[in-house]
Amino acid sequence: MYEKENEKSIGKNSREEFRLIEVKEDILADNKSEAQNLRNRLKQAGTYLLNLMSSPGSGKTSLILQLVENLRGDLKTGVIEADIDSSVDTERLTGAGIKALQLRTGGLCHIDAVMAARGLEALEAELLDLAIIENIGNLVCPAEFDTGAFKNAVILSVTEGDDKPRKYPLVFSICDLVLINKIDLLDYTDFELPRFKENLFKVNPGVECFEVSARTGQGIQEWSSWIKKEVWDFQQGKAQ
Ligand SMILES: Nc1nc2c(ncn2[C@@H]2O[C@H](COP(=O)(O)OP(=O)(O)OP(=O)(O)O)[C@@H](O)[C@H]2O)c(=O)[nH]1
Ligand SMILES: [Mg+2]
Repeated sequence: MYEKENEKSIGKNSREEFRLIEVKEDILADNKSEAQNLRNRLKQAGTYLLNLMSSPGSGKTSLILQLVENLRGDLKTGVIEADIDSSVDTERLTGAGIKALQLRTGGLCHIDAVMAARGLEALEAELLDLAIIENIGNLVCPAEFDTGAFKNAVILSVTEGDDKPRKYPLVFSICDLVLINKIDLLDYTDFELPRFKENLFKVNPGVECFEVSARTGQGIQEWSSWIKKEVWDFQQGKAQ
């Protein structure tokens, strides 16, 4: 997997020479091709894959619960829950009658395309219209690994601050949708929507945004409609 020509650099310290091998590019390239293979298989099965990323506690599971409830009767949906070392969220989802599967990474802070493929197989995703990945809660590692999803969404809650696109530009630049969650708490924070959008559009001009609340249900209908259109266009071969 790691080609000789990637042994690019020869380091030197005061005592002896040493070889330095850049592995990150190879790992990401391998993952990209696994992700593309997965997307091809999902296209054939007609299953749309959405990857959700956010920091811990911004409301991923709560929003998934609301969304899937809203999609009932329209889309057959299943969820892959990725966590370092727990099944708490899967218990929440299955307890609400939602088809869900737990991926435990045992310490890894992201999931990659191979892990996603294993999860989708176990979830029998080929029978679903929509599969959602709740990625591990952080704004750094998940952004680097293509999961094979057709679209990536980032959730940011207003309690986290409107400067986050400046601090974590990668995740905000690779996403197709931003959900501004806990909008019910806006008046209790110093979060300013215009300032957030200004920061966001600097790294991802014009990216679609929805203001939502898993607590009050605000914006869930709009997000559900966005997803239904995505899935139906995808299944009719109009998108991607
Ligand atoms: N007020 C308010 N609270 C919310 C909202 N969404 C989620 N919460 C609360 O925020 C906390 C975290 O929500 P989760 O849905 O568990 O967040 P998560 O992103 O799945 O967390 P991890 O899986 O641990 O990364 C819970 O106590 C929720 O009840 C919202 O829109 N408004
Ligand atoms: Mg969660």
